[in-house]
Amino acid sequence: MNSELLLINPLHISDELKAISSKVLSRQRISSGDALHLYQSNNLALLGVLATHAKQHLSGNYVYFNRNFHIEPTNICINHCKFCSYRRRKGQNGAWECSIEEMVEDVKKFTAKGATEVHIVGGVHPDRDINFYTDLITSIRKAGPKLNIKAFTAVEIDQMCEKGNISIEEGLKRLKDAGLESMPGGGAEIFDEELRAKICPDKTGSNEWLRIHAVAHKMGIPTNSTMLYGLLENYEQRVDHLNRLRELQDQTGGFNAFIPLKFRRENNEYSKVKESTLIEDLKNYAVSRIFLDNIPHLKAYWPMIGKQAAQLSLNFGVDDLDGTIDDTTKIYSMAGGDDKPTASREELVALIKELNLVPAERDTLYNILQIW
Ligand code: V47
Ligand code: SF4
Repeated sequence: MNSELLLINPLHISDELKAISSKVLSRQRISSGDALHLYQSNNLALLGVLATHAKQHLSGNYVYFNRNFHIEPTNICINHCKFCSYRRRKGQNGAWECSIEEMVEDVKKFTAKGATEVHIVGGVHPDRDINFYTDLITSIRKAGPKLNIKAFTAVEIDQMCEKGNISIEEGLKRLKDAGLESMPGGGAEIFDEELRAKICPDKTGSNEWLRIHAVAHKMGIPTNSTMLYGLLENYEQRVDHLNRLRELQDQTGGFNAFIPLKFRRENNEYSKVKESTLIEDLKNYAVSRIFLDNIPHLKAYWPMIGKQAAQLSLNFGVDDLDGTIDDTTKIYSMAGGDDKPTASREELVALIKELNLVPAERDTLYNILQIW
Protein backbone atom coordinates (compact mmCIF):
# COMPACT_ATOMS: atom_id res chain seq x y z
CA MET A 1 0.00 0.00 0.00
CA ASN A 2 1.46 3.41 -0.81
CA SER A 3 2.19 5.87 1.97
CA GLU A 4 -0.61 8.32 1.13
CA LEU A 5 -3.17 5.52 1.30
CA LEU A 6 -1.81 4.56 4.71
CA LEU A 7 -2.36 8.16 5.77
CA ILE A 8 -6.01 8.16 4.78
CA ASN A 9 -6.70 4.79 6.36
CA PRO A 10 -7.70 6.37 9.68
CA LEU A 11 -10.67 7.85 7.78
CA HIS A 12 -12.22 4.35 8.00
CA ILE A 13 -13.10 3.97 4.37
CA SER A 14 -14.90 1.08 2.70
CA ASP A 15 -13.03 -1.45 0.56
CA GLU A 16 -14.56 0.03 -2.59
CA LEU A 17 -13.43 3.56 -1.67
CA LYS A 18 -10.00 2.18 -0.81
CA ALA A 19 -9.73 0.64 -4.29
CA ILE A 20 -10.76 3.93 -5.96
CA SER A 21 -8.35 5.88 -3.72
CA SER A 22 -5.58 3.52 -4.68
CA LYS A 23 -6.26 4.23 -8.37
CA VAL A 24 -6.25 7.99 -7.84
CA LEU A 25 -3.08 7.96 -5.76
CA SER A 26 -1.27 5.89 -8.38
CA ARG A 27 -2.63 8.14 -11.17
CA GLN A 28 -4.78 5.55 -12.88
CA ARG A 29 -7.92 6.75 -14.59
CA ILE A 30 -11.13 6.11 -12.66
CA SER A 31 -14.23 4.71 -14.39
CA SER A 32 -17.70 6.24 -14.60
CA GLY A 33 -18.80 3.68 -12.00
CA ASP A 34 -16.00 4.88 -9.69
CA ALA A 35 -17.07 8.51 -10.17
CA LEU A 36 -20.64 7.58 -9.32
CA HIS A 37 -19.40 5.85 -6.18
CA LEU A 38 -17.46 8.96 -5.17
CA TYR A 39 -20.54 11.14 -5.69
CA GLN A 40 -22.59 8.75 -3.57
CA SER A 41 -20.03 8.65 -0.76
CA ASN A 42 -20.22 11.29 1.94
CA ASN A 43 -16.57 11.19 2.83
CA LEU A 44 -15.74 14.82 2.09
CA ALA A 45 -12.37 14.66 3.83
CA LEU A 46 -11.26 11.78 1.62
CA LEU A 47 -12.52 13.55 -1.51
CA GLY A 48 -10.47 16.61 -0.55
CA VAL A 49 -7.31 14.52 -0.13
CA LEU A 50 -7.80 12.69 -3.44
CA ALA A 51 -8.72 15.80 -5.43
CA THR A 52 -5.74 17.69 -3.98
CA HIS A 53 -3.48 14.81 -5.00
CA ALA A 54 -4.86 14.97 -8.56
CA LYS A 55 -4.55 18.77 -8.64
CA GLN A 56 -0.97 18.75 -7.34
CA HIS A 57 0.09 16.48 -10.16
CA LEU A 58 -1.29 18.99 -12.70
CA SER A 59 -0.41 22.36 -11.16
CA GLY A 60 1.55 21.79 -7.97
CA ASN A 61 0.88 24.52 -5.40
CA TYR A 62 -0.10 27.14 -7.95
CA VAL A 63 -3.51 28.77 -7.93
CA TYR A 64 -4.15 30.81 -11.05
CA PHE A 65 -6.12 34.00 -11.62
CA ASN A 66 -6.17 36.65 -14.31
CA ARG A 67 -7.06 40.28 -14.87
CA ASN A 68 -10.18 40.18 -16.99
CA PHE A 69 -13.46 41.91 -17.73
CA HIS A 70 -16.68 40.81 -19.37
CA ILE A 71 -18.68 42.25 -22.23
CA GLU A 72 -22.30 41.12 -22.44
CA PRO A 73 -23.34 42.48 -25.86
CA THR A 74 -27.06 41.88 -25.26
CA ASN A 75 -29.49 40.05 -23.03
CA ILE A 76 -32.08 39.81 -25.79
CA CYS A 77 -32.39 36.13 -26.57
CA ILE A 78 -34.47 33.90 -28.78
CA ASN A 79 -34.06 30.91 -26.45
CA HIS A 80 -36.13 30.04 -23.40
CA CYS A 81 -33.78 28.41 -20.91
CA LYS A 82 -35.90 28.03 -17.81
CA PHE A 83 -32.98 28.58 -15.42
CA CYS A 84 -32.04 31.91 -17.00
CA SER A 85 -32.67 35.11 -15.04
CA TYR A 86 -31.06 37.31 -17.61
CA ARG A 87 -32.82 36.97 -20.96
CA ARG A 88 -35.35 39.53 -22.15
CA ARG A 89 -37.47 39.95 -25.24
CA LYS A 90 -36.76 42.85 -27.61
CA GLY A 91 -38.39 45.98 -26.22
CA GLN A 92 -39.04 44.39 -22.83
CA ASN A 93 -38.18 46.34 -19.70
CA GLY A 94 -34.55 45.60 -18.74
CA ALA A 95 -33.44 44.54 -22.24
CA TRP A 96 -30.12 45.90 -23.52
CA GLU A 97 -28.17 45.84 -26.78
CA CYS A 98 -24.71 47.42 -26.82
CA SER A 99 -23.39 48.99 -29.99
CA ILE A 100 -19.93 48.08 -31.25
CA GLU A 101 -18.79 51.61 -30.35
CA GLU A 102 -19.96 51.18 -26.74
CA MET A 103 -18.16 47.84 -26.44
CA VAL A 104 -14.96 49.29 -27.88
CA GLU A 105 -15.12 52.06 -25.23
CA ASP A 106 -15.17 49.33 -22.55
CA VAL A 107 -12.18 47.66 -24.15
CA LYS A 108 -10.22 50.92 -24.03
CA LYS A 109 -11.21 51.56 -20.42
CA PHE A 110 -10.27 48.12 -19.09
CA THR A 111 -7.07 47.61 -21.11
CA ALA A 112 -5.89 50.93 -19.71
CA LYS A 113 -6.44 49.37 -16.24
CA GLY A 114 -4.24 46.38 -17.16
CA ALA A 115 -6.77 43.69 -18.18
CA THR A 116 -5.28 40.88 -20.28
CA GLU A 117 -8.52 39.13 -21.29
CA VAL A 118 -12.00 40.06 -22.43
CA HIS A 119 -14.72 37.45 -21.92
CA ILE A 120 -17.66 38.03 -24.28
CA VAL A 121 -20.92 36.15 -23.75
CA GLY A 122 -24.49 37.28 -24.24
CA GLY A 123 -27.96 36.29 -25.34
CA VAL A 124 -28.74 34.80 -28.73
CA HIS A 125 -29.94 37.94 -30.50
CA PRO A 126 -32.56 37.46 -33.23
CA ASP A 127 -31.01 39.92 -35.73
CA ARG A 128 -27.24 39.79 -35.20
CA ASP A 129 -25.36 37.38 -37.45
CA ILE A 130 -21.76 36.38 -38.13
CA ASN A 131 -21.05 39.68 -39.92
CA PHE A 132 -21.97 41.71 -36.84
CA TYR A 133 -19.80 39.54 -34.61
CA THR A 134 -16.75 39.50 -36.90
CA ASP A 135 -17.01 43.31 -37.08
CA LEU A 136 -17.15 43.37 -33.28
CA ILE A 137 -14.05 41.18 -32.92
CA THR A 138 -12.17 43.19 -35.56
CA SER A 139 -12.95 46.45 -33.73
CA ILE A 140 -11.95 45.01 -30.35
CA ARG A 141 -8.71 43.66 -31.79
CA LYS A 142 -7.90 47.14 -33.08
CA ALA A 143 -8.66 48.80 -29.73
CA GLY A 144 -6.80 46.18 -27.65
CA PRO A 145 -4.12 44.55 -29.80
CA LYS A 146 -2.65 42.57 -26.88
CA LEU A 147 -5.94 41.52 -25.27
CA ASN A 148 -6.90 37.83 -25.45
CA ILE A 149 -10.40 37.76 -26.94
CA LYS A 150 -12.28 34.83 -25.35
CA ALA A 151 -15.64 35.02 -27.01
CA PHE A 152 -18.98 33.33 -27.63
CA THR A 153 -20.44 30.10 -26.38
CA ALA A 154 -21.02 27.27 -28.85
CA VAL A 155 -24.71 28.22 -28.65
CA GLU A 156 -24.05 31.77 -29.88
CA ILE A 157 -21.65 30.49 -32.58
CA ASP A 158 -24.29 28.01 -33.74
CA GLN A 159 -26.94 30.70 -34.11
CA MET A 160 -24.75 33.42 -35.67
CA CYS A 161 -23.54 30.94 -38.33
CA GLU A 162 -27.04 29.66 -39.03
CA LYS A 163 -28.33 33.20 -39.39
CA GLY A 164 -25.41 34.10 -41.69
CA ASN A 165 -26.04 30.89 -43.68
CA ILE A 166 -22.52 29.55 -43.28
CA SER A 167 -21.02 26.41 -41.73
CA ILE A 168 -19.55 26.34 -38.24
CA GLU A 169 -16.13 25.74 -39.82
CA GLU A 170 -16.40 28.87 -41.99
CA GLY A 171 -17.84 30.95 -39.13
CA LEU A 172 -15.07 30.00 -36.72
CA LYS A 173 -12.46 30.66 -39.40
CA ARG A 174 -13.82 34.17 -39.95
CA LEU A 175 -13.91 34.87 -36.21
CA LYS A 176 -10.39 33.53 -35.75
CA ASP A 177 -9.09 35.63 -38.65
CA ALA A 178 -10.74 38.67 -37.03
CA GLY A 179 -8.93 38.04 -33.73
CA LEU A 180 -10.87 35.51 -31.64
CA GLU A 181 -8.32 33.47 -29.71
CA SER A 182 -10.29 31.25 -27.37
CA MET A 183 -13.86 30.34 -26.42
CA PRO A 184 -15.61 30.19 -23.05
CA GLY A 185 -17.33 27.01 -21.91
CA GLY A 186 -20.94 28.16 -21.50
CA GLY A 187 -24.01 26.61 -23.06
CA ALA A 188 -23.07 23.03 -22.15
CA GLU A 189 -25.63 22.94 -19.31
CA ILE A 190 -26.28 19.22 -18.88
CA PHE A 191 -25.74 16.88 -21.83
CA ASP A 192 -28.40 14.33 -20.87
CA GLU A 193 -30.88 14.83 -23.71
CA GLU A 194 -34.03 14.24 -21.67
CA LEU A 195 -33.16 16.75 -18.96
CA ARG A 196 -31.75 19.22 -21.49
CA ALA A 197 -35.08 19.16 -23.37
CA LYS A 198 -36.82 20.06 -20.13
CA ILE A 199 -34.60 22.87 -18.82
CA CYS A 200 -33.45 24.50 -22.08
CA PRO A 201 -35.72 23.11 -24.81
CA ASP A 202 -34.57 25.17 -27.79
CA LYS A 203 -30.86 25.40 -27.09
CA THR A 204 -28.17 23.88 -29.35
CA GLY A 205 -28.14 20.12 -28.66
CA SER A 206 -25.44 18.31 -26.70
CA ASN A 207 -23.81 16.61 -29.70
CA GLU A 208 -23.69 19.87 -31.62
CA TRP A 209 -22.17 21.67 -28.59
CA LEU A 210 -19.46 19.02 -28.47
CA ARG A 211 -18.96 19.13 -32.26
CA ILE A 212 -18.52 22.92 -32.27
CA HIS A 213 -15.83 22.63 -29.58
CA ALA A 214 -14.16 19.81 -31.54
CA VAL A 215 -14.07 22.00 -34.66
CA ALA A 216 -12.61 24.88 -32.63
CA HIS A 217 -9.93 22.61 -31.14
CA LYS A 218 -8.96 21.31 -34.57
CA MET A 219 -8.59 24.91 -35.75
CA GLY A 220 -6.25 25.71 -32.85
CA ILE A 221 -8.84 27.61 -30.80
CA PRO A 222 -8.67 26.41 -27.17
CA THR A 223 -11.95 26.40 -25.25
CA ASN A 224 -13.35 25.91 -21.77
CA SER A 225 -16.05 23.52 -20.67
CA THR A 226 -18.82 23.80 -18.09
CA MET A 227 -21.60 21.85 -16.42
CA LEU A 228 -24.70 23.42 -14.90
CA TYR A 229 -25.40 21.41 -11.74
CA GLY A 230 -27.84 21.48 -8.86
CA LEU A 231 -30.87 21.70 -11.14
CA LEU A 232 -32.88 18.46 -11.19
CA GLU A 233 -30.02 16.26 -12.45
CA ASN A 234 -28.97 13.06 -10.70
CA TYR A 235 -25.42 11.81 -10.19
CA GLU A 236 -25.64 9.47 -13.20
CA GLN A 237 -26.40 12.46 -15.42
CA ARG A 238 -23.46 14.41 -13.97
CA VAL A 239 -21.10 11.48 -14.60
CA ASP A 240 -22.43 11.09 -18.15
CA HIS A 241 -21.73 14.80 -18.73
CA LEU A 242 -18.18 14.57 -17.39
CA ASN A 243 -17.56 11.42 -19.40
CA ARG A 244 -18.60 13.06 -22.70
CA LEU A 245 -16.14 15.88 -21.97
CA ARG A 246 -13.36 13.46 -21.06
CA GLU A 247 -13.92 11.47 -24.25
CA LEU A 248 -13.73 14.57 -26.44
CA GLN A 249 -10.64 15.80 -24.61
CA ASP A 250 -8.95 12.44 -25.27
CA GLN A 251 -9.46 13.10 -28.99
CA THR A 252 -8.61 16.80 -29.24
CA GLY A 253 -6.79 18.01 -26.10
CA GLY A 254 -8.36 21.45 -26.69
CA PHE A 255 -10.10 22.10 -23.35
CA ASN A 256 -8.11 24.35 -21.03
CA ALA A 257 -10.46 24.30 -18.07
CA PHE A 258 -13.63 22.85 -16.64
CA ILE A 259 -15.97 25.14 -14.69
CA PRO A 260 -18.84 23.66 -12.68
CA LEU A 261 -21.67 26.22 -12.68
CA LYS A 262 -23.85 26.04 -9.59
CA PHE A 263 -27.52 26.66 -10.33
CA ARG A 264 -28.70 29.94 -8.80
CA ARG A 265 -32.42 30.35 -8.45
CA GLU A 266 -33.37 34.01 -8.13
CA ASN A 267 -35.65 35.55 -10.76
CA ASN A 268 -36.11 32.46 -12.90
CA GLU A 269 -38.67 29.71 -13.47
CA TYR A 270 -36.95 27.34 -11.05
CA SER A 271 -36.96 29.69 -8.08
CA LYS A 272 -38.60 26.98 -5.96
CA VAL A 273 -35.71 24.52 -6.47
CA LYS A 274 -33.44 24.46 -3.42
CA GLU A 275 -29.86 25.47 -4.30
CA SER A 276 -27.08 22.94 -3.71
CA THR A 277 -25.35 23.00 -0.32
CA LEU A 278 -21.72 24.01 0.13
CA ILE A 279 -20.88 20.37 0.88
CA GLU A 280 -22.41 19.34 -2.45
CA ASP A 281 -20.47 22.08 -4.25
CA LEU A 282 -17.18 20.92 -2.75
CA LYS A 283 -17.95 17.30 -3.53
CA ASN A 284 -18.71 18.24 -7.12
CA TYR A 285 -15.39 20.08 -7.51
CA ALA A 286 -13.52 17.13 -6.07
CA VAL A 287 -15.16 14.43 -8.21
CA SER A 288 -14.72 16.60 -11.33
CA ARG A 289 -11.00 17.06 -10.60
CA ILE A 290 -10.48 13.35 -9.99
CA PHE A 291 -12.48 12.16 -13.02
CA LEU A 292 -11.35 14.74 -15.61
CA ASP A 293 -7.72 13.66 -15.52
CA ASN A 294 -7.07 15.10 -18.98
CA ILE A 295 -8.41 18.66 -18.50
CA PRO A 296 -5.58 20.65 -16.97
CA HIS A 297 -7.48 23.26 -14.93
CA LEU A 298 -10.53 23.34 -12.67
CA LYS A 299 -12.02 26.78 -12.15
CA ALA A 300 -14.16 28.07 -9.28
CA TYR A 301 -16.06 31.00 -10.69
CA TRP A 302 -16.27 33.18 -7.58
CA PRO A 303 -19.03 35.59 -8.76
CA MET A 304 -21.34 32.58 -8.74
CA ILE A 305 -20.42 30.85 -5.48
CA GLY A 306 -18.92 33.72 -3.48
CA LYS A 307 -15.31 34.36 -2.50
CA GLN A 308 -15.32 32.29 0.68
CA ALA A 309 -16.67 29.15 -1.01
CA ALA A 310 -14.19 29.70 -3.85
CA GLN A 311 -11.37 29.84 -1.29
CA LEU A 312 -12.58 26.61 0.32
CA SER A 313 -12.74 24.91 -3.10
CA LEU A 314 -8.93 25.27 -3.32
CA ASN A 315 -8.74 22.29 -0.96
CA PHE A 316 -11.02 20.29 -3.28
CA GLY A 317 -9.08 20.26 -6.53
CA VAL A 318 -9.62 23.81 -7.81
CA ASP A 319 -6.53 25.56 -9.21
CA ASP A 320 -8.08 28.63 -10.85
CA LEU A 321 -10.19 31.47 -9.45
CA ASP A 322 -10.98 33.17 -12.78
CA GLY A 323 -10.38 36.89 -12.56
CA THR A 324 -10.79 40.40 -11.29
CA ILE A 325 -14.06 40.92 -13.32
CA ASP A 326 -14.37 44.60 -12.31
CA ASP A 327 -18.17 44.57 -12.00
CA THR A 328 -18.75 43.79 -15.67
CA THR A 329 -21.09 40.78 -15.60
CA LYS A 330 -24.77 40.57 -14.77
CA ILE A 331 -25.59 36.90 -15.60
CA TYR A 332 -25.06 35.74 -12.02
CA SER A 333 -26.00 38.86 -10.10
CA MET A 334 -29.43 38.65 -11.73
CA ALA A 335 -29.71 35.01 -10.56
CA GLY A 336 -28.61 35.56 -6.96
CA GLY A 337 -24.80 35.80 -7.19
CA ASP A 338 -22.50 38.61 -6.05
CA ASP A 339 -24.24 41.92 -6.68
CA LYS A 340 -21.26 43.89 -7.96
CA PRO A 341 -18.61 41.26 -8.70
CA THR A 342 -15.17 42.81 -8.34
CA ALA A 343 -11.93 41.44 -6.89
CA SER A 344 -8.62 43.26 -6.73
CA ARG A 345 -5.46 41.31 -7.43
CA GLU A 346 -4.45 41.84 -3.82
CA GLU A 347 -7.71 40.32 -2.61
CA LEU A 348 -7.31 37.19 -4.76
CA VAL A 349 -3.67 36.88 -3.73
CA ALA A 350 -4.62 37.08 -0.03
CA LEU A 351 -7.31 34.38 -0.43
CA ILE A 352 -4.74 32.05 -1.98
CA LYS A 353 -1.88 32.83 0.40
CA GLU A 354 -4.08 32.19 3.43
CA LEU A 355 -4.00 28.51 2.43
CA ASN A 356 -0.22 28.52 1.90
CA LEU A 357 -0.73 28.12 -1.84
CA VAL A 358 1.09 30.10 -4.51
CA PRO A 359 -0.83 32.84 -6.39
CA ALA A 360 0.06 32.78 -10.09
CA GLU A 361 -1.29 35.58 -12.25
CA ARG A 362 -1.82 34.06 -15.71
CA ASP A 363 -2.88 34.94 -19.21
CA THR A 364 -5.81 33.20 -20.90
CA LEU A 365 -3.61 30.28 -22.00
CA TYR A 366 -2.25 29.73 -18.48
CA ASN A 367 1.18 31.19 -19.16
CA ILE A 368 2.35 32.63 -15.84
CA LEU A 369 2.76 36.41 -15.92
CA GLN A 370 3.68 36.93 -12.29
CA ILE A 371 4.12 34.84 -9.16
CA TRP A 372 2.86 36.78 -6.17
O1 V47 B 1 -24.28 28.81 -20.27
C1 V47 B 1 -27.17 30.87 -16.71
C2 V47 B 1 -25.04 29.53 -16.90
C3 V47 B 1 -23.47 30.14 -18.41
C4 V47 B 1 -27.70 30.40 -14.65
O2 V47 B 1 -15.43 29.77 -19.83
C5 V47 B 1 -26.50 29.77 -14.95
O3 V47 B 1 -14.22 30.84 -18.39
C6 V47 B 1 -26.40 28.92 -12.84
O4 V47 B 1 -20.36 29.88 -19.27
N1 V47 B 1 -27.57 29.48 -12.48
C7 V47 B 1 -22.69 31.31 -18.95
N2 V47 B 1 -25.84 29.03 -14.06
C8 V47 B 1 -21.46 31.58 -18.08
C9 V47 B 1 -20.28 30.75 -18.46
C10 V47 B 1 -18.94 31.02 -17.87
C11 V47 B 1 -18.81 31.69 -16.67
C12 V47 B 1 -17.55 31.91 -16.17
C13 V47 B 1 -16.42 31.53 -16.85
C14 V47 B 1 -16.55 30.86 -18.05
C15 V47 B 1 -15.32 30.47 -18.80
C16 V47 B 1 -17.81 30.58 -18.57
O5 V47 B 1 -24.10 30.54 -17.22
C17 V47 B 1 -24.63 29.63 -19.22
C18 V47 B 1 -25.37 28.82 -18.17
O6 V47 B 1 -24.82 27.54 -18.06
N3 V47 B 1 -26.21 30.07 -16.23
N4 V47 B 1 -28.10 31.09 -15.75
C19 V47 B 1 -28.26 30.22 -13.34
N5 V47 B 1 -29.43 30.77 -12.99
FE1 SF4 C 1 -30.52 32.79 -23.82
FE2 SF4 C 1 -28.25 32.02 -22.68
FE3 SF4 C 1 -30.34 32.73 -21.17
FE4 SF4 C 1 -30.42 30.46 -22.55
S1 SF4 C 1 -28.98 30.92 -20.85
S2 SF4 C 1 -32.07 32.01 -22.44
S3 SF4 C 1 -29.29 31.00 -24.38
S4 SF4 C 1 -29.22 34.07 -22.51
